[in-house]
Amino acid sequence: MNIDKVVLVYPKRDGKILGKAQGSPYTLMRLASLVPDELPVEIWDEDVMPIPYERITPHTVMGITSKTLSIERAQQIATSARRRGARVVVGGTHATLAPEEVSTWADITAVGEGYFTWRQILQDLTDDRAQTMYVDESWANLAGVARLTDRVLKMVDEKRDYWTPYMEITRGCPRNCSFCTAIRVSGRIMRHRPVDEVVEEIERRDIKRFFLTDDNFGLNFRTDPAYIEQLFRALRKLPLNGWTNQAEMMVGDFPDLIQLSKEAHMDKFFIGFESVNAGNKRDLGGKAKGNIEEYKRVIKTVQSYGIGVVGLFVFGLEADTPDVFQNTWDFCKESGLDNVSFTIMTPYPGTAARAQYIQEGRLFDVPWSKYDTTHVTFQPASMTADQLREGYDWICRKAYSLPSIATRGVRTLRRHPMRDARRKLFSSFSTDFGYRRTYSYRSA
Ligand code: B12
Ligand code: SF4
Repeated sequence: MNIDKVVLVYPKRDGKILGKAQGSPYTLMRLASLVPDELPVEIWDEDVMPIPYERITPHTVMGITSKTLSIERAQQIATSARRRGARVVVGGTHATLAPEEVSTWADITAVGEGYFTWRQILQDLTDDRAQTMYVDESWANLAGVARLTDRVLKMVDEKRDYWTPYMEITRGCPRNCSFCTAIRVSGRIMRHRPVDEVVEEIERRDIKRFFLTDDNFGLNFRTDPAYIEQLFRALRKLPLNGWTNQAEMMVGDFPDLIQLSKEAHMDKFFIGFESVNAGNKRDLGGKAKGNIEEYKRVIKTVQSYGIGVVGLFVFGLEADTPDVFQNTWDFCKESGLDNVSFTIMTPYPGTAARAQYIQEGRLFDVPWSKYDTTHVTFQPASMTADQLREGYDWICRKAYSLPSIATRGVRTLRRHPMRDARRKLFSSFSTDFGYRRTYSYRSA
């Protein structure tokens, strides 16, 4: 095949919010950087632009990244592009979790990581020897992989078009929560990007704040403190306004690293407490124990260093009874969390939870677009589906009402010096309004 251009597509979900899309198309930026220089490459992020179908030719290769909830949209785009003769490659989360399904409508399905397969696919298409499925689950070293190229940095205007730049520093998580899909795409071996590459990327992108894509960055505090220390010492020197990471609560046992993270401009820890219900331990791969006194201690410890804590909770786990909503809300109020994220347990393909629900006849027949963590897609074990739906609605109305958002914003403000007020208010409100928006999808 004679390739005239490679286009990388992010299927739409949110569109623009006050003139900008939520976050930069980081997955596509990394993949576009792997395209050899001699091939023209473009990023079509449907959250910021309509797909220009008229520009697709029989010589176009289209790569689409996939999440479960937008897979139907991905299929529509793929079908239209194929009708125009393009060759369509689909990779990312849903393609990895359900490759048999995706391969019924994509020319090529890429399972696992694309750092090595994507280049191979382009080469094989050029040589007319492409296969229909490529798999990379070797969890290879991340050093030197997909360094963002200058042409990609010119192509994406992160400041003009996006609220939040994303950034990958580590990848993988050795835990095995029954509902987790991220580990299927990122693997269970924790890998690190070299610190000098991280620094170089931040400088070349000229970003002052970012949201880390790493699923369990905080676990490295225990498993590789030397790497974390080296990273924080390097980031300390950069003129950053703040960045966030996802962690589990054991970060509270590492006060020295929390202090260092503050010096490295850490703004917030998003901590997956997941449940205040101690009965849910089995679903959580051993990471949270439902010990709310311990949760409060960790929140206090992190906040005492001037860093915010966002608490992440899932409802509908096996031991959850209807009182879980009131108990969680009481905890949120008492604990002084800066922000809260509530999601409904969602049995994504490829997870142990889904396999169990199928075996027990508990899975509902709903389209993938409802797999957005705001809809009930299965029969819960210890309450009815209506109780789960109504309880979720109740707690979200409480947490994301304007007075609640304002109360948390003011509380956060009080904890920080006045010179940080603007930055802290933006950070607090943007997180809360983001979750409020997510919750609004429940009736879609
Ligand atoms: C950043 C992120 C977001 C950003 C996305 C911004 C953007 N424009 O990309 C925001 C905050 C908007 C977001 C929202 C949501 N997200 Co999200 N998100 C992530 C996160 C943390 C990182 C993804 C990332 O950028 N990784 C870094 C890049 C470099 O790696 P990568 O994406 O894995 O890509 C590699 C491979 O997958 C592969 N690949 C990917 N695409 C393609 C395409 C081709 C052609 C090829 C060859 C290869 C390939 O190659 C890449 C390099 O190896 C992941 C968790 C995770 N760690 O994967 C969750 C994750 C993808 N999100 C998830 C969910 C559930 C959501 C929400 C529904 C949450 C919610 N309740 O609203 C929404 C949905 C919004 C939407 N539009 O779809 C789930 C998806 C589950 C599923 N089965 O689909 C994940 C896996 C988190 C989880 N814990 O389960 N998310
Ligand atoms: S700790 Fe987080 S990333 Fe790790 S398996 Fe559990 S949910 Fe997934």
